[in-house]
Amino acid sequence: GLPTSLIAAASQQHPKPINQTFTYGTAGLRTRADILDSTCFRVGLIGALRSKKLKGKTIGLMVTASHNPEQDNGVKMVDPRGEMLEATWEPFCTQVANASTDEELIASLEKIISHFKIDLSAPASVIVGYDTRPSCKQLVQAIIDGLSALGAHTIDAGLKTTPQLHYLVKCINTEGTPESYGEPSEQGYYRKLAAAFLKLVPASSDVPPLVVDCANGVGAYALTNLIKYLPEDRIAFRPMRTSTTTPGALNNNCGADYVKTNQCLPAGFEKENLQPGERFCSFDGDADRIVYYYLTGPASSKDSFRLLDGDKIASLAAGYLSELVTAAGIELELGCVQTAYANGSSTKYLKQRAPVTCTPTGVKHLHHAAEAYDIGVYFEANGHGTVLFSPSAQRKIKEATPNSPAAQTALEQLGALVDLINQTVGDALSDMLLVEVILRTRQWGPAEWDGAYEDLPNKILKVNVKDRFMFKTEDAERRLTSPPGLQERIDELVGKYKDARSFVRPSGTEDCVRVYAECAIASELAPLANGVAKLVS
Ligand code: NG1
Ligand code: ZN
Repeated sequence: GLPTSLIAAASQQHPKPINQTFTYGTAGLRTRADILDSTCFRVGLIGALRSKKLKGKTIGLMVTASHNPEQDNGVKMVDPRGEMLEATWEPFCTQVANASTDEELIASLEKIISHFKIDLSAPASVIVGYDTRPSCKQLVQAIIDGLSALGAHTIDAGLKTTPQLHYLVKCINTEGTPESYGEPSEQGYYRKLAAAFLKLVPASSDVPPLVVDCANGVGAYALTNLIKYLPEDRIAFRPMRTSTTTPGALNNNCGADYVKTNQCLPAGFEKENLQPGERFCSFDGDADRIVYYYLTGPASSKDSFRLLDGDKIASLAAGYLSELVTAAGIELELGCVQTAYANGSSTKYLKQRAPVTCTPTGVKHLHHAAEAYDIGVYFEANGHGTVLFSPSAQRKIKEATPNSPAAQTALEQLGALVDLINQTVGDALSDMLLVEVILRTRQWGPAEWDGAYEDLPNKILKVNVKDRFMFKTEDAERRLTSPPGLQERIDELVGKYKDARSFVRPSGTEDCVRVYAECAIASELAPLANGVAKLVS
């Protein structure tokens, strides 16, 4: 059975704050760092059980609150194939996190053990990574205390981006098998990406450096390291917002979420001598999201700013990949996956070229839907996404006999792309290299890329409500079923604006309801969004 006295003794060191409830949601458990200690200890316990359930396969625990403020933190679990925690475990995690006494804690663990028929004598192995937040060290210690209480083998991966941790988990579990995903080390990660990139881009060119806003987060370390593997004559970078130890700097007035939400440059960029036509991109706080942007005129003018968000990346990737598949002369179905937040223009553009699925918010939904295609391109508008190649697609790419030199080249490029693109989760570094490969191959600047379609003016508002769980949705979150009558009132309002669309859903990561609105005429956007927000509050 469970070592109950050991667990209870360790739990004493990590008391649960009273009157706090935690929810394992789309981003794992995430809240203010100063109330997260007990939760991390308990996630350590659960992590050990999850690994035992999988007969000692290594699972991952990542400590980060991504794009959220520096004083927040969170922890999320990574399954052995590098994917998000299996959804059936989520409510159990929530229960364990909320147990208010040691007896309840033990009982909630027993419930997991009996529900999932876990053999406690099985080994457990867990790898832990964390971002640059000052609270991480202490929270990692709490996790380790939880892991130790159940005797789990613990690997401290240190400072990592979220996608690097996913990579490591997958590598560890496939090491020495025919499905080996790569060398299970941070160097192995850089080597894999760099080798694939160098196969895909032609030698020396006069492309100006890519300006990278690292959000003052862990992406700054990762980028600095990655650069060592990429000769400057193949790709040059100008890293910005790399102050990882300055208190309060993380995600502050910079980073992918800031740029996407405010649809403007990171604060202060206008003083950086940035030129129209140069490529800029921003990572988020754990480097699993990326957005691009560029200027059409002086940085001081807000009208010069042009955003190339996750939808634009999806359209760029889907267009390029489908051409390569055709050139390679193989049969592979390419499909795209978006959420309701995708700009209507992007959906229209993609639908003319490939099947498009819409899923609820949260990467696990998109990832799962993308697995239905041979090549599944999935992106959230906020810049989280990747491209999945199914096992059979990977086999076809490897084993096909090319019928022309051009087909041979296309097959080789597809093969390199399988390695370049992180197959586990959205990855800012990997996505950045993918975009760079495509732009280079097409000899495009950001304006040519942007030319695919024109975004509809759009806005997301946060609305504070008494109880966000009263808001229930259907149709991939595009319609409300509760509170009763509200959807009809939204429909009526939306009907008054040209090419308008709006939906309302409860956030899975913050205590608020989000209102999305888009419409054809820019001056109508504020009245539409504010109007819907008013109906909600
Ligand atoms: P919520 O808080 O459920 O809207 C946000 C993002 C998601 C996803 C998660 C996980 C928006 C509108 N929502 O979810 O896309 O990235 O965080 O971090 O961007
Ligand atoms: Zn993130």
